Amino acid sequence: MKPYALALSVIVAGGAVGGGCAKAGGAVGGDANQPADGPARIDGPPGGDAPPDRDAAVHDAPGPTPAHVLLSEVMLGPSAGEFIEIVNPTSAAVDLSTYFLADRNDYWKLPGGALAAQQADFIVKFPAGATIAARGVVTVAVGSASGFNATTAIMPTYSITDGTMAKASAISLIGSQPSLTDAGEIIVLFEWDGTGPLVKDVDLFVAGAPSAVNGPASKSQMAQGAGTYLVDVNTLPTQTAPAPGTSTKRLALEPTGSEHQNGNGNGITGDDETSENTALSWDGSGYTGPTPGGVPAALTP
Ligand SMILES: [Ca+2]
Ligand SMILES: [Ca+2]
Ligand SMILES: [Ca+2]
Ligand SMILES: [Ca+2]
Repeated sequence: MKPYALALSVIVAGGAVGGGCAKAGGAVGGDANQPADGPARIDGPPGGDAPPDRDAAVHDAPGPTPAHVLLSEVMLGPSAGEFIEIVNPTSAAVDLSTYFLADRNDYWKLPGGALAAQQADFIVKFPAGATIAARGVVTVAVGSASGFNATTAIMPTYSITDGTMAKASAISLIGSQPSLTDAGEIIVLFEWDGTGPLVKDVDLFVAGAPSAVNGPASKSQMAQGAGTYLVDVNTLPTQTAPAPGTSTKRLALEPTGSEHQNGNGNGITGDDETSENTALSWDGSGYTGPTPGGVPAALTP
């Protein structure tokens, strides 16, 4: 129990997660001096508030274009504090009821209907009616909401253990002991309409330095039902694993040029989400305490 108690004290001492003071879409942590509204928008005309221009991403926009929901934070331990955070950098709310989260590399087989639960892993679906507001943030705790709150002083939006995330298929694909392995995990946010033969990647991230079984696996050009996945380059880098009580955080939108965004990928906007150089967009070292529900202003332009 002692390492766990130490991890808790680190979180509290970090002061990054004061009870109830984290503000969705607002500045947190090292961005405390930034205005809550963030910098001027970069993807619209002056005075305009047009929805993100997906074509801009396809046609090599001059800067990052926030075209889809992104993974924004992962804490691999302690167990009660494990969570995945997502952010909507766009100017429109997104319906999450066809979105899924997984920590297993065969998620793309979900439409085939042959997956079985794995003890320590999960594929879960956001519940019917779930949405993420424009420039909003949603947190999904792996453990119970009460345990997560006791660890971080913040309530998660959803809890896998509590069952507030929905089943991914007719059978549950939540293992008997779902957890994020401290050494590292592939984290996948994906979309599936429930009928087509293929899923669409929304964002992929390798947290820490996972073992092969916990890391990425290629779906490149794999046939499934009436569909075949497009080419994945599978170049997501690994990181130094964050110590329990600290989290890894996205600091920037997908940098132009660091992710293949030519419309020929398996992503929801045609990007190849297996190609983002997350060493440029995530922290990767100097990890700090968790900020569930809050993101750097750069993620909500
Ligand atoms: Ca863990
Ligand atoms: Ca992308
Ligand atoms: Ca990405
Ligand atoms: Ca956060």
